[in-house]
Amino acid sequence: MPQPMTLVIGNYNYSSWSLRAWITLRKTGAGFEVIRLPMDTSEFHERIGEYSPTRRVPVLIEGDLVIWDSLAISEFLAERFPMARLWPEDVAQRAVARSIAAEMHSGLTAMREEFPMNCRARDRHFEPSQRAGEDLARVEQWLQTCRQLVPGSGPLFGHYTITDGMLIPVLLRFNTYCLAKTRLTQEYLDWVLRDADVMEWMEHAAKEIEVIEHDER
Ligand SMILES: N[C@@H](CCC(=O)N[C@@H](CS)C(=O)NCC(=O)O)C(=O)O
Repeated sequence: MPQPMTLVIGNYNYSSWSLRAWITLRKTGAGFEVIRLPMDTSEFHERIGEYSPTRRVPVLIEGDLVIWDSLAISEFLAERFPMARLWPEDVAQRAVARSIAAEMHSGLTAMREEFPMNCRARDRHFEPSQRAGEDLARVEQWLQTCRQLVPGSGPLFGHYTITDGMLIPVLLRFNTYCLAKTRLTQEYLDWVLRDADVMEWMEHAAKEIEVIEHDER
């Protein structure tokens, strides 16, 4: 019998890895509690050790089980909630979906550093460095690859998958920093911004009062 789940997250406004775990958990339809620890505060540093062996968020707790990484949490949820279809059913599509999720999880570091997720912020314009520009182009290539496999403009594989969860925080950066260059990207961004769970996350972000200076460029 599954036990109640608790997700420990950082700031709604800034914590992109928290959003990835949170939104995939929402898509399972399961109930869960949220513990929010505002990052870069003494509260975070005092309390995070109670939950996370890496002192990072997100962390999913189910009874004695502690899962301390967004991709591991997502994979756990895919196994725990098969009816949520968190990966594509087709084996080839699933392999591509996993490749993109893994590449996102382990890479795109220049884009992540230069364009921090900042859900509230709008109309920020910065020229990307060459490396960040390559990361941004990579995102657009992923979208092209997915749309060739499964035509559409909403979720990448026809229904929500973990790959969408991995990309949603990137698309929110496209929104903040006006980075969408192609029609495919703009259409996908439009879908992201209309998603009810994304809207709920953004509402939480809008209500937060903490400001993390190094994420406000
Ligand atoms: N690979 C980890 C990355 C987690 C991560 O870097 N989390 C950031 C917030 S988005 C964090 O906890 N930062 C707080 C700190 O480093 O003090 C995952 O996928 O969950």
